[in-house]
Amino acid sequence: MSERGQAGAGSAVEKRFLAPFRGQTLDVPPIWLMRQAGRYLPEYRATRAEAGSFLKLCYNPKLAAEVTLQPIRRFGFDAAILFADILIVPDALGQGVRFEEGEGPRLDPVRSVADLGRLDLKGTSEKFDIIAETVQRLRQDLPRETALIGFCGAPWTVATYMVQGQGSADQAEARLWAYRDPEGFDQLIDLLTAASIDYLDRQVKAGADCLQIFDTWAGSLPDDEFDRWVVAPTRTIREALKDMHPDIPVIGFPRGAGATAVWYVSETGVNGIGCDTATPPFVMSEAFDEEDVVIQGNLDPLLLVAGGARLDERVDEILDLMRDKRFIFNLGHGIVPQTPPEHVARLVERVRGKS
Ligand code: 1CP
Repeated sequence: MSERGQAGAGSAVEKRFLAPFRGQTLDVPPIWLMRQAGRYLPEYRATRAEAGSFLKLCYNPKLAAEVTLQPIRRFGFDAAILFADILIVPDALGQGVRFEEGEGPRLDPVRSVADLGRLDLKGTSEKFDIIAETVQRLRQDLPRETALIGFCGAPWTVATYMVQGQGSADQAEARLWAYRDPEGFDQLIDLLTAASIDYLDRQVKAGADCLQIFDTWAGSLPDDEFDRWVVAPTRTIREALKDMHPDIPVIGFPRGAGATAVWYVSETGVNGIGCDTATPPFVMSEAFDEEDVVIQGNLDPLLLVAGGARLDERVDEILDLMRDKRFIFNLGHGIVPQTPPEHVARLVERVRGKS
């Protein structure tokens, strides 16, 4: 079934990034990196300073498009990812998100059905429109061969921040609400599911070629709760998007899902699966028929910081194991701020076989 060879000008798929989703196996896999725009790049730090704050940067389409383009100019990745954040959705719902310098996000927590009265699905358009404008600009400014990935946080992961009021190691407040009052917690998940569908629909209408659903904290739930709060809402989002935009692939990233990642793929119907650092891509690919799902991942972001011979070896190992598979090279989680940009350049060269 698979066609071999490089997709490029004159071939069926103009954007190499999309080739694996169209059933093609490439000799050199497409590459992009989670958090490829960000603090490890001096030009990002300069633009963020110009914007004044992280959220002001997200809501400034000109500058947000600029930081999206920075890693494309430097490294020529096969895909750009819209610059925004998963917490745009609670912010647009009216929860009010603040980013404290050096401390991460802060939100006034929602911990009960009564608290949900503070949130308003109808009020989201204004902020979602600003993000859609960034997508439109990118559609104009990106090289023709570069795909554009839109994204949202999965309802479960976004809920963990909304309920905790900040990042946390164990997502305890959301898990406790979900155990004590599942019907009430369902209302928050349903609200986030509806908002996410609308948000992603707008991103596709504005020009996104592909979507990724980030479920960073999928690994904090045991199987029954994983099914209810991770799988079910993701399937609802996937199905709604498929009805509206059947050709737009959706990649799921259920970080930490372990063995349930296989079940996640078959139950949600995602077209691609992001493997975290602990999930070997070849093990995931063995779990499926060749046509089922595109595998993405999974270099350790800290190996990209360390660099050196071990980085080269590991890159070669991943490439060898995933040869002849529908595969997208990425990290197992986002780039960290201390990453030397030269290591990223070296990685891209290595993947493309120039070193
Ligand atoms: O100070 C700064 O400049 C802020 C750092 C930063 C950046 C660059 C934050 C704050 N968000 C982002 C951008 C971002 N976040 C993107 C787009 C850019 C790209 O990938 O190149 C994306 C896709 C995200 C997604 C995101 N935000 C996730 C899911 C992926 C993941 O890394 O697990 C999560 C969990 C967030 C929340 C968030 N935003 C920012 C921080 C520091 C955090 C984590 C908070 C915490 O858990 O403590």
